[in-house]
Amino acid sequence: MFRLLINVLFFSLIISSCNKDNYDACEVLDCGVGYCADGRCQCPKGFYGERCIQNHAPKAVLVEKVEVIRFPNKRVDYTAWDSLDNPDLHLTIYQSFNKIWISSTSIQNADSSITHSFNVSPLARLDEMDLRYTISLYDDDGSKVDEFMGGALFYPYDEEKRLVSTKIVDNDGFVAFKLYLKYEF
Ligand SMILES: [Ca+2]
Ligand SMILES: [Ca+2]
Repeated sequence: MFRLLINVLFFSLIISSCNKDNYDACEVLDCGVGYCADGRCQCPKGFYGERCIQNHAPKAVLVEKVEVIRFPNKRVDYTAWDSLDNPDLHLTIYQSFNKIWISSTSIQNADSSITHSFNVSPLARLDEMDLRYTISLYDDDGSKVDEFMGGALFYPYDEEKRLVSTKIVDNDGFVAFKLYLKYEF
């Protein structure tokens, strides 16, 4: 009797696994940045592999937004950036001495206790993957020469060779930034 019961259990297991013929492989396949169709991952441009985990190196990295996440509220000698009020933030991205992007506006009388954000339009295009870029922050003093507040260096394509959508640029200096990125292949 016991053996019969085992046999019944065994065959019912086989039958239930045969029923998996119309099971959808997409239900258990994690395609990450892609999507699943007919049991296989379809990867967006720039990505490849069974689960779209690997990526190609981009032709260019595009910056669509920069957030200033840290800046000094005083000069190094502890005097105020402006005699009557706070500094007026202005940004430039350089590759060596070439200006790749300059912010078209300044953020007036910025409070250093909060994050300030610059939309980059048209997008800044960084196309030298092996070179370092610099983001520099200035206090816009109108007709006078802008005061340099600090800068940070970064490689546009992540050291881990991944296509991150945001990147923190922080060299432990006076300033730090968060970049919002897109990629061109
Ligand atoms: Ca000033
Ligand atoms: Ca000011």
